Amino acid sequence: MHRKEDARFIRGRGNYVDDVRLPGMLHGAILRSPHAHARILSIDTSAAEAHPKVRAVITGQTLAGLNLAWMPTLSNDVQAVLATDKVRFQGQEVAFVVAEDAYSARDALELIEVDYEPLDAVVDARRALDEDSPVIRDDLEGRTSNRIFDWEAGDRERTDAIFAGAEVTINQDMIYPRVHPAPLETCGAVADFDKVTGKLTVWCPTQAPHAHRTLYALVAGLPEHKIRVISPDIGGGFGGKVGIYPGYVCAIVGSIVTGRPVKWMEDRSENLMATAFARDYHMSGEVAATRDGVIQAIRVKVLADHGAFNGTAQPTKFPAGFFHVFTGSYDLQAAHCEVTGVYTNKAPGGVAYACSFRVTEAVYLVERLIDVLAAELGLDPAELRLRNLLKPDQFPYTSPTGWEYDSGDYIKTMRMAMDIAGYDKLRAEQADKRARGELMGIGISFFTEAVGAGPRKHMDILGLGMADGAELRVHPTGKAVLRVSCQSQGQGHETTFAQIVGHELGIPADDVEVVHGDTDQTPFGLGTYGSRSTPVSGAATAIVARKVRERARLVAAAMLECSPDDLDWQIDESAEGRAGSWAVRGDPASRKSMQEIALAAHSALELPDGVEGHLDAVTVYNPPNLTYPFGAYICVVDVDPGTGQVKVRRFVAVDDCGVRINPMIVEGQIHGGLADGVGMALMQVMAFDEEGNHLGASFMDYLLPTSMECPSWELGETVTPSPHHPLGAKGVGESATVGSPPAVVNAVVDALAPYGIRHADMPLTPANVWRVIQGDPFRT
Ligand code: MCN
Ligand code: CUN
Repeated sequence: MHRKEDARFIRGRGNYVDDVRLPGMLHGAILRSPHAHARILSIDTSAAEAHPKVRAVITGQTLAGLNLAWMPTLSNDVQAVLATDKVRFQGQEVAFVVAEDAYSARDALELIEVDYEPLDAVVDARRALDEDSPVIRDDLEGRTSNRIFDWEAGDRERTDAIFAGAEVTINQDMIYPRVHPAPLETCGAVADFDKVTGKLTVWCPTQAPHAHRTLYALVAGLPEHKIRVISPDIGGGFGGKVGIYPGYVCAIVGSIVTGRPVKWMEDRSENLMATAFARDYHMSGEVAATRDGVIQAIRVKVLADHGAFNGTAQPTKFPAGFFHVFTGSYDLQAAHCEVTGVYTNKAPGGVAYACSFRVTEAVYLVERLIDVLAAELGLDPAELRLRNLLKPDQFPYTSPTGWEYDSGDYIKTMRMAMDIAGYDKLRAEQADKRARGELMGIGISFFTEAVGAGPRKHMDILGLGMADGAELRVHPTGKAVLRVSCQSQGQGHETTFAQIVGHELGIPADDVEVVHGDTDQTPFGLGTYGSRSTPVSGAATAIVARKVRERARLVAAAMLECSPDDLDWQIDESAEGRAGSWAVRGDPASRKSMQEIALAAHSALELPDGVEGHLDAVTVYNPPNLTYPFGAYICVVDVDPGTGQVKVRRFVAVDDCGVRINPMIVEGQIHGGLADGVGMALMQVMAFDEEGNHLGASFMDYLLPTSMECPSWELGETVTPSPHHPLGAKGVGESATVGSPPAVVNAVVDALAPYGIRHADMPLTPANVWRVIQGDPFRT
């Protein structure tokens, strides 16, 4: 089925936050810090206030008077809305101007005089804990260092014991550089506070409208029904639109202060400098194995750079997200990791860019380590993986760090990828080329993800459990409206969720409207990230539709004058759309279609006692477990030894996300993620100079892949249903972004093997590859 939403998108008729225009609307702009770390001595706003078009100038002092200078983050830290004492990263929000038009607001920013006393900046996470390092968060009581947390998972003693007795051990340090999701649409908000009704309406591109509303309610002390969060069409979120940004709060305060609606839209540089970054993990991994290639244990130490405020979005219990799924797809005896989080003078964030809560970092780590081990043992990396992948009869499988993988048939998927790639032929071609001095590389990655957060008893965000509601109304004519809390940013929920309802009710998906992105119109739920929509809201949708179907059975029984137990659900696949009906067992011609039942449910038909009529239903779905999609990726590259240029020649991706609701959308998700992976592996990095100046604040400096850098993707598919999801579906929205970077890096390192190279850090730009070839291993 084609995407319903494309009808408006391809006509330029989408409705994004910047398309929202209200009568009397004012415009805001943010003054940002030029320094990475500096004390604020004074702020003079008088000249800006005197600007004829300016209606308000808001500083940290203004906000402090309202108790809003600081706001809670999703990781139980606080973040400055507008700086009062110090600025802690370049681009941090310092003042907010509200004016009659956007240009005047920007002009007035230049009239604000801020007197800064520059301080030494902490730019490199590896220096953050040094004795002489300046303490960034002196606002936090009793804080004497830049350490945020120490966290561990797994069994240290057992892991150490295996390492002590291992035949072979390898270790490798690696960096997953700081990158940025860089969605097409930047962030912004329109806030409208109505003084008469006391109702606040906020339009902003949020991935989690209900979570935003509850946070506003808690911070502002307003009841939830006085706050309406509307998330219109979103031009890409990729995790960067989960949190609440200072600009949103400023727009709200601006509207309260001026009594008029206020719009704030950031530009590209602001987006790249100040909104949620991703990764920035400094990892050190070790593997213990037998000489014939049986992997026994993995030990990891991580230094996690969280920037100036700990604003990572992830289930509260897990400060490193789901990083401890780093044992990957392999049958290990033990594993242990330690993660230390530190503050630096960089923008906050950390969990974004299709990361599945840090599964990206985990998969990169283990898949790089496996290749280093293969090189050490002189084994083919495909062969080493095949020897160690979990076997189908091991599922459900409990990993050494405590995850319960729901289902998998890894070897089948791996073999399919090797078949599509023609693996043996590729190796033969590589040998020929090497003999001629040409550099060709073949890289493999096998990943397992943990998506669909999550079971309420294990997972919450700021105390909010991660269950999702769904409401389904069926009109008398058999058309339906589904209301869900998840929020599409391009994933096509209006199509796939309609398909789920259509499938369950036996009506055409075109007859189902999906309402989302408006807290006044939808049931509570935690939103779209961590590829949780299909696993959680999708399950809620299937279940609420099944409830409706069961109500329909009672009505059908009254219509057919039989017992509900004598009815069978049948689908006529040949009918126009999908015709579902309740039919009398043994007499399939006596049946009532969903449309007939819907009309009867709203009619004068006599219904038995206890049957209420109508077909509407609601549900709340609390997932029993996460879903564990997986896949095998093979990348083929050619490297120019003279220039260091990497060309991705082929990319084979076999994904298993259980049952696919819309195969076209799933393939689109995979295409996008594979392009992400090529981008991160070869060109993307948020770089800073020693003073903390941001070196990637435009698309001239922060590079995104284009179709020129991407090959024609070769996809394959296996289907291992999730045993606990009502449709057998697993999430897929982040799979390819998670799985592809290690395949590309493994391919480049494989190409460079003749130089004795075992590792090189991303991004593998021509300059970096060239330096590695020259024997000057760089650090990003
Ligand atoms: N789907 C399906 N069958 C499955 C699994 C998924 O048909 N077995 C469909 C779903 O119904 C949905 C899409 O594929 O239409 C993605 O579903 P899912 O895996 O549940 O992921 P979410 O909808 O929760 O999307 C979130 C995920 C994340 S976390 C990031 S980051 C990301 C991604 O989606 N951001 C995106 N893909 C993106 N795609 C676009 N265009 N824009 C973004 O910002
Ligand atoms: Cu980590 S990016 Mo997605 O979960 O929104």
